[in-house]
Amino acid sequence: MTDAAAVHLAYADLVSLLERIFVRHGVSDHNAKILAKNCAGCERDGSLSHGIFRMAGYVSSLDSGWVDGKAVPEVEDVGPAFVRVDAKGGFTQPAFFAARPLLIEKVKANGVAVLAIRRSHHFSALWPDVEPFAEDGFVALSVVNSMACVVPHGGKKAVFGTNPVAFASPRAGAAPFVFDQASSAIAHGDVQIAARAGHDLKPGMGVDRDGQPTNDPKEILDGGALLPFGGHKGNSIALMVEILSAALTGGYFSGEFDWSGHKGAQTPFTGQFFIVIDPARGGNDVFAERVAGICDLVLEAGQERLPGDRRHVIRAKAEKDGIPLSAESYGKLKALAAG
Ligand code: NDP
Ligand code: PYC
Repeated sequence: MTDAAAVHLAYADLVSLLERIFVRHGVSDHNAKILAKNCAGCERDGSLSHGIFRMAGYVSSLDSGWVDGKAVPEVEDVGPAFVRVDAKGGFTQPAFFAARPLLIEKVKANGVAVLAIRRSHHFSALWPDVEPFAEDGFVALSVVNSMACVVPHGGKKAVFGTNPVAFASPRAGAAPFVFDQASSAIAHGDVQIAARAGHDLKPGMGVDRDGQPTNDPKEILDGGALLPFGGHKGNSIALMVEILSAALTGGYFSGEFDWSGHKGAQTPFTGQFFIVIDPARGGNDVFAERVAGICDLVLEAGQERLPGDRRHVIRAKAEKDGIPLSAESYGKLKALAAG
């Protein structure tokens, strides 16, 4: 944050400003609280591709009528270890919170349970969905598909979304081990940020509208596409995410939904999948210590930091000094809350 006119907001104040924006643009009070905490948490942790930068996109999707901000999800108990939710065209996070208590009950009863969310819009980072499970002592993995903007390895047409995978595990004596990564070479949000800032991307991230490699984020956004990370390996992960998030849940594949009738729509209408495990069932009562042990080995071997460490450093600073916003960003948020 280099802007001299920056403001620093307490997390609670940013939540309440974002909540006002969501409500102003047609989200129910209940859903607005959930979405505002999620988005403010991303900003607080330095997940800037999914923090307040996304608010204009949320508003644009809501105003276009593409997403139902007042949707009331329907939770279905479909097996001893299987929960389904129909998000009814609303955002994923309220559907997730509606199903979470039943999911946890099943994990405790069976040692493992899955949650399949369909007909849902996910427009955020994934770590906020999994990290709290690890804080409560569970291991969690989640995947979500998005909108077709990733060309399969060696392919010519965008089929996959940027399809992230997030994993969280308790770790003794430290914050949970959490990673959260797109299966594309770069998240779409970061391409948008680079385009706005006028920065080129590193080579190997995308192609232009003719399928030729480009480092220009504007060419990627203007008819081009992204590539999976790691060639055929990232490609298979992106495909797995489509299978779990859409085929298994009953949601749409990333290239399947039609938002052309909703000018301004930005939120992908897909599905999300979770596996949550009670590690105590593994019979290892020092599970969290073992996780800490392997993490320590990785650091001792020379990895500069673990995933999640950056967020925790930024979070601690934001909790002390407030969440830094440029005067321009703060002004835009106040304008969205007003109109
Ligand atoms: P990054 O490549 O920035 O980071 C991916 C993971 O690697 C993070 O856990 C990060 O931890 C970790 N990491 C980064 N650098 C290092 C390092 N040097 N050493 C160790 N660990 C490191 O994220 P992506 O660009 O892949 O994704 C960004 C966000 O976009 C994610 O939150 C994702 O959920 C979101 N997204 C959401 C989509 C949706 O449909 N809703 C679609 C695609 C992406 P840390 O956070 O601590 O830096
Ligand atoms: O950053 O790739 C992304 C993304 C897609 C949907 C929400 N975020």
